[in-house]
Amino acid sequence: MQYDAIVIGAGFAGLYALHRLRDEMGLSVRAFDGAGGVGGTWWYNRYPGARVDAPSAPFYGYTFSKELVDEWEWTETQSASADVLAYVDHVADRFDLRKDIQFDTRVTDARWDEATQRWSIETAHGDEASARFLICATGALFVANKPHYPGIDDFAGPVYHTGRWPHEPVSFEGKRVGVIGTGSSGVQAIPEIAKTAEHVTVFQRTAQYALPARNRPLTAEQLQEYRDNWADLRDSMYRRGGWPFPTTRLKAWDHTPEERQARYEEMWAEGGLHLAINSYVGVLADEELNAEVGDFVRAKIGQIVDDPETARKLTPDYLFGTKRLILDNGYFETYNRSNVSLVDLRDDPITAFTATSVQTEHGEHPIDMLVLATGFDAVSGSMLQLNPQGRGGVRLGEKWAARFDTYLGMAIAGFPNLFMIHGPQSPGVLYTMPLGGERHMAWIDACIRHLDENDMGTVEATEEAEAAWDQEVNDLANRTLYPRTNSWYTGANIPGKPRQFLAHTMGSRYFDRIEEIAADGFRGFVFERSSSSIPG
Ligand code: NA7
Repeated sequence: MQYDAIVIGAGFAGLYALHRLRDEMGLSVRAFDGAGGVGGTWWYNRYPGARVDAPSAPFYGYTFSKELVDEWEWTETQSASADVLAYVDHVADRFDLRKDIQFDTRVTDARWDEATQRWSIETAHGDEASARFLICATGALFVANKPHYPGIDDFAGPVYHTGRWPHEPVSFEGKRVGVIGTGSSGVQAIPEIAKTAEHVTVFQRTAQYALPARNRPLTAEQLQEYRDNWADLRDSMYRRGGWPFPTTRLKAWDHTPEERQARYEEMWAEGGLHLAINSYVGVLADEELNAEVGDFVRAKIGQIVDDPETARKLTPDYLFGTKRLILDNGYFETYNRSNVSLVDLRDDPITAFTATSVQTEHGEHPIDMLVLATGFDAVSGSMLQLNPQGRGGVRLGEKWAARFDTYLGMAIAGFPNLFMIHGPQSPGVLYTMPLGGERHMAWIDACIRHLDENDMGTVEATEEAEAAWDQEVNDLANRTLYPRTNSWYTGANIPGKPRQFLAHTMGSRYFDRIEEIAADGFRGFVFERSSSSIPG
């Protein structure tokens, strides 16, 4: 089959791409997803306690339709995964998207054809299709990272990865559960699992900063207030890094140490990301301030956790906020339960698995069930799994062997007419993803129209533009403390993955910048005449 555009992925970004290309631009579009339904990451991440890792409602949602904002009833300030899934299901129905999505259908290959200026794809079912444009909404948190411990495959009990959670309920009743990983997924899941499991043993590689989410019900009055002020809120989201919340202009060093502690207490009580983004300017850039905020959180952990030795193991020692900040709902308190124990893998590493236990250097931990909350080959992983073939038969895996070069985080030199949504070097995971997807798609819309208005067949980033973009993204990252810590933002969580800061740190400024580049005739791109208009 031939289409104007093929969209890979039916998560937030892919759904909006389909809607925009089909309903606003009038193109013929087919979307594919390996999952059995819409939601992308949310379709897979159904582990107990899964929530948006930000104070989300109603802002973790689409902004393109005021009707949608008016009709959808978010119920909590930090939306649960089931609510997010119900929302995307509703969106798919409301905009009649399902009829153009092929579910349970993984795209296994994509190849650029120079002569026809088209992308050809193949699916796991052997379907073939082609299109002028390939929109890769493949997800920043899609490829599950599984640890390779000796004997792990010999473990006889069930093994669940948080990023591939089964759709049928999993009971922990009477079970001894081992959990590896204490990122957002582990921190969200552990308190829920501990409620019913006989025992939970947490295997922690890095102690984490987690801030109280202070999740609460969203009242009808609050929702109405959001709806009434929607135009202003949306505008604030555009200007303020994707969230409408105020970010402070207070300078820490204008305040006395006592005033600063009082401010941290206030932000802690407020919950969410306030301590990081609203206490003082520069918490993620000023090392001294960062250390002070880190000390504040470390002291809080010591106050919450009863057993001093457990508290010590749970106390992080890296720069505050430089790994993904976690919002928790009773995580540290969970270690005061008698059925929860913690193994610090730095002191006591895993040596092997048996059919019934995890063996560490200093002991054996019998378990009936294993939960891997070990994260993802983030940001670049899903594109590398697709591994499209661009000009001259070059695969993305070859191009990205040492560095994830992109232009604007959306385009790749050598891969004409291919657009990534939330690709490496775009704000992606550091921005509100539904809104970021909309804004990427608005840019792609303008680019496709530019092509058509000028009778061009292809658009492609230049290598020079990629190099300059690389420099720009790195310079911005280096103004923060992020690159100083090993995290999935830098690729350090995956053995052998090239180290590179994978996100553009200035969300709102990024979107201004790409719009300015579009207005300047899509600077940094080259265009080729449409092959159908070149006399044969
Ligand atoms: P994360 O944030 O990557 O967390 C994964 C956790 O698993 C983290 O604590 C890792 O320790 C740990 N990990 C990874 N590999 C291993 C091995 N081999 N052994 C022991 N421990 C390991 O993934 P999440 O799913 O929690 O969250 C990802 C994002 O999804 C999140 O930020 C939200 O945006 C939603 P490490 O810190 O690397 O030492």
